[in-house]
Amino acid sequence: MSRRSGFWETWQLRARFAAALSRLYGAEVPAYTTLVAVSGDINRELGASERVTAERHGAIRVGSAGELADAADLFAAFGMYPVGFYDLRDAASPVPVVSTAFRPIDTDELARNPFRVFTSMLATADARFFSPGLRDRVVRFIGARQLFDPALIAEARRIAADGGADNARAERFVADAVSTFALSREPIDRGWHDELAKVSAVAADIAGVRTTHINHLTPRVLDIDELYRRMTALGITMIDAIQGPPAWGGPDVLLRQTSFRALAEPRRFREADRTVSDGTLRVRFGEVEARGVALTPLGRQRYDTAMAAPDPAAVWAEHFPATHEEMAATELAYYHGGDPSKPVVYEDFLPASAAGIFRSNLDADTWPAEAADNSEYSPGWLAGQIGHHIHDPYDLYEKVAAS
Ligand code: OOG
Ligand code: NI
Repeated sequence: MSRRSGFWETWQLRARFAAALSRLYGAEVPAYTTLVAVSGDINRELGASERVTAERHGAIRVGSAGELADAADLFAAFGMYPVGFYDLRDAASPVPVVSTAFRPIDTDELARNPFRVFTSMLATADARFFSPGLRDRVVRFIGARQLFDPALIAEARRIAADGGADNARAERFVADAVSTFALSREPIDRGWHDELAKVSAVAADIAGVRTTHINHLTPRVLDIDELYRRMTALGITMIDAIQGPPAWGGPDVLLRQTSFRALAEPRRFREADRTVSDGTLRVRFGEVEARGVALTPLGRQRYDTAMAAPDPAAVWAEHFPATHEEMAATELAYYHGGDPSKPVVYEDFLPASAAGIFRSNLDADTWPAEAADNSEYSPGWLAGQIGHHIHDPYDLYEKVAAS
């Protein structure tokens, strides 16, 4: 269906939003531009499609369910809906957040532009991380700030209802949405930030400042092992390992990711005597990923078992067949129309990798206290708080495979 030419449909808004965020982040974090260039070279050499080379995911972090509700309304205007629930508090290296990913959910929309944003909410109700006193002060601090301009959210709701917007409005909307995620120059209260950093660097990044920002943007590359070698040869220090399944000769499954260490970025601080000084913070980094076929619940069980082995690479072939034909025949993965030459791409994230990505970029690990977790975070709780259905990834893969 074609509309009049001055009208931007949802997917066009999403493509412009992703491209504009990429320009912003490239200007803020130059090493990201190198990562995109090297990924682009490899993709070209391997004959990747336009979709793969344009593909990105972003990550942002918010402090409360109210802020997450605003993010959900904003992303809905770009045709991005919450999918999946990730609880990173019980990862091997715990992080005090629960997360969802906003992304397109239909085959056509994914094909047009698959931009996704991994969005984490600080788990202030979890007594293992936040004492009652600290929790109250964090909740008050977050309640007093405004991450998202109410006029922007109101416009997002109208655009979502209309399925797009006319040229001039659309351009203003994308620009305003993007500027919400720029790194702020506003001075950071040193004492408050340091106090939160003792709980977790992630808590300080989220609740130690009055704004949000893109934490990273991630291009997709067809050969992540080659990317790792080339970045290392360029003198960029990558984290020790590629997260997710090992490299092997058979079908790539789910998601493999790696990142370079967070870089020291100039930030301003307000000291106890109210003077403002220059300093740095290491929170933002560059990540890259390779995406494989989406696994069925059965395939995912195999994956979890293989990954629990001391050396997953050594046992991989005991858990996964070497061809897409066998994967399809044994119903371990999803294929369009059941055709093994048409794997359904995994569009989501992996909690263990996400926690590893968070952790690799923290200067120090912090561990939760021995208190009981009395919080009620769950997919149902989150959906109620933000007023949007949280899609089950498996339902979506079933539908995409059938279409
Ligand atoms: C999110 C970390 C998780 C991924 O790709 O798994 C993530 C964050 O650092 O805010 O982005
Ligand atoms: Ni990421």
